[in-house]
Amino acid sequence: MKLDHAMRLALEHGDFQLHYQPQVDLASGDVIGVEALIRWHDKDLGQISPAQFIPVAEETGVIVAIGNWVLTHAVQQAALWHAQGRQLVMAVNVSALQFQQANFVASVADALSAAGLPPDRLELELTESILVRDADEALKRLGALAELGVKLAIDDFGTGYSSLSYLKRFPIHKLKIDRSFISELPDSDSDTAIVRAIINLAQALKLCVIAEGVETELQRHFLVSAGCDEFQGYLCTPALSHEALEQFMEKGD
Ligand code: G
Ligand code: G
Ligand code: MN
Ligand code: NA
Repeated sequence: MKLDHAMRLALEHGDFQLHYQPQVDLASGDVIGVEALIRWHDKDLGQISPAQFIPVAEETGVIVAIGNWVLTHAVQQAALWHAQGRQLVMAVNVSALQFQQANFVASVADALSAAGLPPDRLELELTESILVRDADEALKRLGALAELGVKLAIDDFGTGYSSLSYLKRFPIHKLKIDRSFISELPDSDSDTAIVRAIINLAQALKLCVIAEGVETELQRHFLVSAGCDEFQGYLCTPALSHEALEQFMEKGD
């Protein structure tokens, strides 16, 4: 498969890059974390969106190698920022296949100790599908990750079709409200109800809750009044290269 081969070459040639999208505390306005998002520029194909290549990488299994690359680089960048005294949590997306690798927990521990990053500066973004597939094995792994001190977030929360019982079984720290529920705030009655319900659920379970895809001041305002903790989205900025993010943070200080 052509794209599959191109991804393996891109890994060898160092053609992947990470960009970082800020996560903002709604109460203080401070950037308290970033989500690492992969970017790929191929000299023949041009810019290729992760929405295009990540699904192919998941089908073919290259996602395991890509995921390891992302984890290693994101943790190294976080360690550099930590050494500069920046208080940021690094959020990293984890695919189901990557999570299922027998050495997944060990690879997280290795990345942290190699870079010298305190484990609580790393947050892994998991999808609900990871938790339902083999719940007993997932519970063991999440327990081991929590034991390490790593934070765990549920990505795209509300779009899965698992039962909510996993929220009390698994050591989850954060819910990320999927941006499909945010885009029509505050006009849509169903979306305002759903977002309020997710925030209330998170508060009742003492979980942190972040809204994704926040683009407008009206959306931000709604989220503040509904008691949401954090937001991420174009209202702050799209994902930026590490240099651009550093400049962005200087401006904000
Ligand atoms: O960054 P962008 O908005 O284009 O991302 C598109 C999709 O690709 C999103 O669903 C995002 O979660 C996913 N994605 C981006 N970076 C990574 C990554 O490093 N690993 C995995 N597994 N998915 C990623
Ligand atoms: O699936 P995940 O949440 O990991 O991916 C984040 C995706 O959302 C990326 O493709 C990122 O570029 C995109 N994104 C981030 N902020 C916004 C936003 O404010 N609006 C829209 N439409 N997309 C966003
Ligand atoms: Mn994500
Ligand atoms: Na998401």
